[in-house]
Amino acid sequence: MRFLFLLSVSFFFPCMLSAGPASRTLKLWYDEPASRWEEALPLGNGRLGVMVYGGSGREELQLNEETIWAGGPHNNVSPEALAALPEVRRLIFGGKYDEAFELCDEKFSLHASHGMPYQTAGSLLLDFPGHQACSEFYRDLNLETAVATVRYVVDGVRYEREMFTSFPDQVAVVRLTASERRRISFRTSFATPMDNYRVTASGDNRLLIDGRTDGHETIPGMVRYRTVAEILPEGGKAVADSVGITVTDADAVTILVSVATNFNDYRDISGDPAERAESYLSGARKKRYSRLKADHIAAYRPWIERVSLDLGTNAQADKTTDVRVREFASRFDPQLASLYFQFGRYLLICSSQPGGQPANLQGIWNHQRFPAWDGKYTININTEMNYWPAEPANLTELHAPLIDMIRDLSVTGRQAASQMYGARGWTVHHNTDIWRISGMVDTPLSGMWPTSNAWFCQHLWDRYLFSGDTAYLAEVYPMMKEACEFFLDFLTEEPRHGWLICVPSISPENTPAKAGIRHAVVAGATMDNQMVFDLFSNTIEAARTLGRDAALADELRTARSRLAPMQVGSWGQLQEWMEDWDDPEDRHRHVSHLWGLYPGRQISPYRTPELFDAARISLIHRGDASTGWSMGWKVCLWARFMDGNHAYKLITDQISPEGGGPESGGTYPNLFDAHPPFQIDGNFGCTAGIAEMLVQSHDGAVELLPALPDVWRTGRVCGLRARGGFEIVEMEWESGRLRRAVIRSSVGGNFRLRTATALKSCKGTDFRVARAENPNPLFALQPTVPPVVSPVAESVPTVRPAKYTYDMSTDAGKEYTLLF
Ligand code: FUC
Repeated sequence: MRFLFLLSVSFFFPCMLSAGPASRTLKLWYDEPASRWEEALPLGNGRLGVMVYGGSGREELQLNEETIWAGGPHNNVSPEALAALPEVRRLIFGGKYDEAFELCDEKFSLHASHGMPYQTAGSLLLDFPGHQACSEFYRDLNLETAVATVRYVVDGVRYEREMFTSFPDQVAVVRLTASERRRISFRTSFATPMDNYRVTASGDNRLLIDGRTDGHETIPGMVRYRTVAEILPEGGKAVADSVGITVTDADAVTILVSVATNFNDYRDISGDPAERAESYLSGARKKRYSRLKADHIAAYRPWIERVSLDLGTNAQADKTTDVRVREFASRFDPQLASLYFQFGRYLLICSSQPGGQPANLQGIWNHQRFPAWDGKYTININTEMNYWPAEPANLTELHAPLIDMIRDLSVTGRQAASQMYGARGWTVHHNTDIWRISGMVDTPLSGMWPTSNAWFCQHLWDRYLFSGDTAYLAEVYPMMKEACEFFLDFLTEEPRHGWLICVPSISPENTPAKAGIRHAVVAGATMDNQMVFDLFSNTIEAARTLGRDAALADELRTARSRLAPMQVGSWGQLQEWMEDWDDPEDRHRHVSHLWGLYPGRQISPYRTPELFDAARISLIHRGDASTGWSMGWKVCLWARFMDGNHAYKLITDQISPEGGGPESGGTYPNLFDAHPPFQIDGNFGCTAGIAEMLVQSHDGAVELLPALPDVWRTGRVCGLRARGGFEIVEMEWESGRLRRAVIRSSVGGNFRLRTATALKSCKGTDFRVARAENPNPLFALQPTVPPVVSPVAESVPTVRPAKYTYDMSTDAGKEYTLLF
């Protein structure tokens, strides 16, 4: 009853966070301090990250700055690869995969370095004597304000701590208050697992940390950083000794923390960290605490408020967040799903601001000197997944740091293309770091993969489809064109069918072991074929849109027509490799051959039903539970299969405590995704998947509620974006049926709607049943290629519900209300 009442109330309010019931619970909250890092709460302003432990006796603020990476400017391109390439190809075409693997390992990797780790800035510690035992403990992270709060009572005095990382002022801010005067006493000190640093406490209430990052795998550590914690007590006194500052009997205290480095860009580390840290501080010091907080919230709030999601709420929402995670699978908790969705958006806002670095494997949050996988950019899925929510979840500006990194890689990647493959253009392998390395990293099982350029270019193009902004397209087009040039030179004719394929190639990190292949450096893995097809198709379309490069487009069309097609194998599956090597028992976390379904758009229930069914069979066999990011991807995939219930099952698997094993992912008490260990990609993948369940726009139309699970019977979402420059300003559904939607067009053009519910009216425009192909160029489809189907394949066709499709003309800047 309560659930229905609250939902019906929310329908009458405009789309603002403060309106719906979800707003009152857009918080992560706990009744105990964090006892480990994965229980601490993340704050960030894109550049600066803080993990707040929230202890009463000791506060630990674990600090990060996004440019504190080991090593210094360098690249890792092997000079021996090119000479070995013909032999590698000969071995692969001769079926000598083990030998090809060994040769790649020996010649394609530089061995000297495999990318640099992202490192911590250490922790600021605040020790409050006598506060260990307290009552009424409460801590939270408010996603409406990006402020963390801790409250408790000791000896009848109520203490409160507020913390945030200011977006406009670029410092972390801590405010300590108490219900009685002269009750705040504590000691500030610093701790870190890093080497090469010096702490100085000075009489002007400042703690200074000067450090240098580690050298790693032959590359000397060259990032210098300075942290300044400035203590501003009101009343009482502050005394500095050699390593800390002690405050006694203050009424209130503000602490400003500034961190800066010498990093300017991947080639230039000539900045002055002390001067930078000082300039942030001197700006912040001029403001009172209340002004710092108000300015921070004013800068942050518009980001989070762009989207609201109300799936209803119930008594679970009254429990602490850690308990809700534990109970999610057994007790229906729709508000936790919407909180998790907004938390994903929050993490992107806090880890990827324009002008900064893209979110790395842990966003910006890392407490270790040598984090797992170096916390690098793993670009055979993880980094791309970080940006899946950027467009649909209405955070397009936050895509910019990734696009800037792609621009850098299109420069450093020229060395990899020419030196390793004798090719024009640019490419990168499966890892990069802040130095934008482009060579091969790790063993060939993961590293022998010069195809991430194609995946990156999909982001460049997709951002255009969401905006229709041709000036932006003109800016990014050269990167797409030069990635195509790489493949025009790199693709090789496969002897049996004459198909053009990538060789050497891998299906990231998987091996067709059942087929007797121990080392999977092969020819023409399906994912590579799909990504090159996507790149060529998008570049042809981009060249047409910009009126450029007609000859190149023709060349790409010819090459595209010769690419290896997708194949349906002997058990009805979409083949992962060019040969039918797939094992129906294979549960590998990567589902690379389904790239063409998501994030790609070559597999469609409407246009390629055979492939759609085959891909579904593959995913059913691959299973559900896996690493965190793998489950996030599967939410997106099941949404594209239009199976909301299966997508919801994956959300349930993901929002459950991690299972301890290396492939048993889940969610930590602070809602961080567990690979395990923590990787932020799973948060972003699942966030994108939830958006994908509600709105899709990749297949020639905007489809509303394509994959609604039965449990989300009634709900409302505001602010999701679709390709074509459309925003779903509001959308409401009841009893599983779409009721009302308001669409805003930013660039005009035909709005093609696809839905399971018939449209009754649309104020402001005529609508008609759609007939021919969508005339809106932002919905232009990629050509379909008939698959090669194995004669013994038995597929189980998907049941495809009837859909209505309508067309309506729209004008730029106008809103349209659709009633169903
Ligand atoms: C890829 C994945 C692993 C992990 C690593 C960071 O190599 O296969 O599961 O996520 O990236």
